[in-house]
Amino acid sequence: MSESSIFPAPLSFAARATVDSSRLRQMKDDALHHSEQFWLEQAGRIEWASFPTIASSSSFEGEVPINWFADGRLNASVACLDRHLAERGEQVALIWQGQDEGQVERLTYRALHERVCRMANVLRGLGVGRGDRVAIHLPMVVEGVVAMLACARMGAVHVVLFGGFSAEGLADRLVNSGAVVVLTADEGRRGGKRIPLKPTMDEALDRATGHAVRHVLVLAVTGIETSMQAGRDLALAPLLAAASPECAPAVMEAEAPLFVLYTSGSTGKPKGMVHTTGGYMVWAAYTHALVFDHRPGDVFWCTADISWITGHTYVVYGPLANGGTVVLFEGLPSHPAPGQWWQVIDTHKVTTFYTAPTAIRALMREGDDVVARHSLSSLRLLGSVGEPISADAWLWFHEAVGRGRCPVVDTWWQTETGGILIAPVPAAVPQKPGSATLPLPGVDCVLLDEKGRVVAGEGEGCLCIARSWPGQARTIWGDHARFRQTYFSFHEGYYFSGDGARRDADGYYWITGRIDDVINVSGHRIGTAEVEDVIATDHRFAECAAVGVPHDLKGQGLVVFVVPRGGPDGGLAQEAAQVISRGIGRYAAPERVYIVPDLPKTRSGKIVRRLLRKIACNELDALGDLSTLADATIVERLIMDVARQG
Ligand code: 6R9
Repeated sequence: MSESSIFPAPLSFAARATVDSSRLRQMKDDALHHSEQFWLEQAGRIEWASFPTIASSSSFEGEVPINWFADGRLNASVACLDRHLAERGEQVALIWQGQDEGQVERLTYRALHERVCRMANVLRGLGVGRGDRVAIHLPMVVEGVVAMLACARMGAVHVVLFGGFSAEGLADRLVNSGAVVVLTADEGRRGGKRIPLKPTMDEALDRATGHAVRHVLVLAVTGIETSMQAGRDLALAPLLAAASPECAPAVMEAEAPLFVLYTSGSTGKPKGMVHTTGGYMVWAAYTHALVFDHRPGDVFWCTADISWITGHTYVVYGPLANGGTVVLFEGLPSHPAPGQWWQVIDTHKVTTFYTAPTAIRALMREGDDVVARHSLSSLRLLGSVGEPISADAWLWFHEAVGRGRCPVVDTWWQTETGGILIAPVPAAVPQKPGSATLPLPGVDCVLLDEKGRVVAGEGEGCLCIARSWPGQARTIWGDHARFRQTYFSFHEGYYFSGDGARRDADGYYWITGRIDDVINVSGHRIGTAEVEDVIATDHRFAECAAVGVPHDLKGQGLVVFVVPRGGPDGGLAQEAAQVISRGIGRYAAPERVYIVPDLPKTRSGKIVRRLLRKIACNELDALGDLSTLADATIVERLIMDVARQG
């Protein structure tokens, strides 16, 4: 794909869009030159109990104080629900589509409000107070969304935990967050499979020394019998039924934490990113309105799991703050048969469909005839998030799914950024397949070279942000020093994203991928250090190195080189893979594990991962300079071992 292929919004789309190019230019100008006023105006997108009078006094230097709308007070559940009751109480807020065709639940704003109030009262009844952490470990069911909003309603901080985490992964996060109550389910459904949730949580709590969990609320999803620990575990349904459907919201400071969400970085332990209430809500509403050109009547389907930041911001907070209708789908793209997602789009008349390149690639493989069998005439806008989307996947999405009629917004952002930072405002910014295009108004992107010098004009560098924006994470839970070190020490005064990017002559950004030791497997962030740490805790293994290699479907795959302590032994590769799945989760299971006698190291003892990556990819002609290795003979042995183990 040449960079000159440009896709302006189709006229039919542009004619009705809310933000055109002159409006966008004005917004950019205001955000730059009248930023206080601009952001206070944007704050008006959501409902406040007391409207802020100051936008921000943040700094990326020193202690990195970040605050937005600091004298404002609000409740996020009120901004998502109560505020709509008068005008659109009977409008559908949430369409839940279960895995089986007949399983559909439509909740109006009024009904969702009631469910949230009941859940909030259940939590209050268990003594959960403002600022307490509540862990949510649920599949894609209505209660997941309800639980998030219920925490928000009573001022508790939700910590949504992915259903794919292993017991150990859960245990670390429960201890780190200090959660006092856990909401889980008996099982989750994933196609024909059942994912045991409660048993994994039980094991996690057994392992989690020093956890603060007093109660585990159990939702019956499949209805299978689960063991309940007397005094600690409670069935959720009877408590909800008995709870009052009214619950006064807690009025929160704008800077009160709304949630903690864990993500992986380049060092071992996952980081609990802390998002606060006012700035995050404004960012969710602002970006959802702008990038998805939200308008009344839209049916918005973001396929992300709610345990991902994308699920937080674009399944729950953004679309609900804007009074939209969201689809929550429990199932997989191709279960029971290929075309399942297209069916969901037709059934529920989805207008806006937001998914990940890994899914797009898998759907593309099913062949064009599968998608061609569906009408998809309700669609007007498509979006992509989570990893770079290749030009061919972008074009397929645009042609086969969007039928050339729907703009495609490639959205770049991170758990840390709270919401989208770089994406086309669809009617105003012509798209180039493979580019996330331009920063949104108020987002000050900068490319820095490895010495920290600003790259001007066309060029490549580390993607950094020079000024605070309302949606950014404020700190790492319990570790502000790590927050400063990770994001603000690359170059003083800049937020460092960990991604590399190129800027073309039109100022468009092309994300090239992580430049730190984080790999992206099907949109899941996995730290290579995280993988290496779990292996290191097993006495059978002396050392290991994890690298990411290109993978057709997953974007990247994990390849691990392991040095056994007691010399090579059959079966060890498989055991190392199991150690990783147990320690992190099945989603981190490596593509390949190589048992090797030693790892390539520099004279100062640093593992040369670049070389391992090349060997794993069989790029043996381009191994580069081996002179820095402490022992260059290791390379030949490694190549032979890898070839032998296949
Ligand atoms: C929202 C989300 C963040 C990392 C990010 C980058 C990659 C996300 C992308 C993209 C290229 C895009 N990423 N969107 N790369 N183009 N449109 O994904 O959050 O799970 O924290 O991952 O994902 O590498 O740094 P998170």
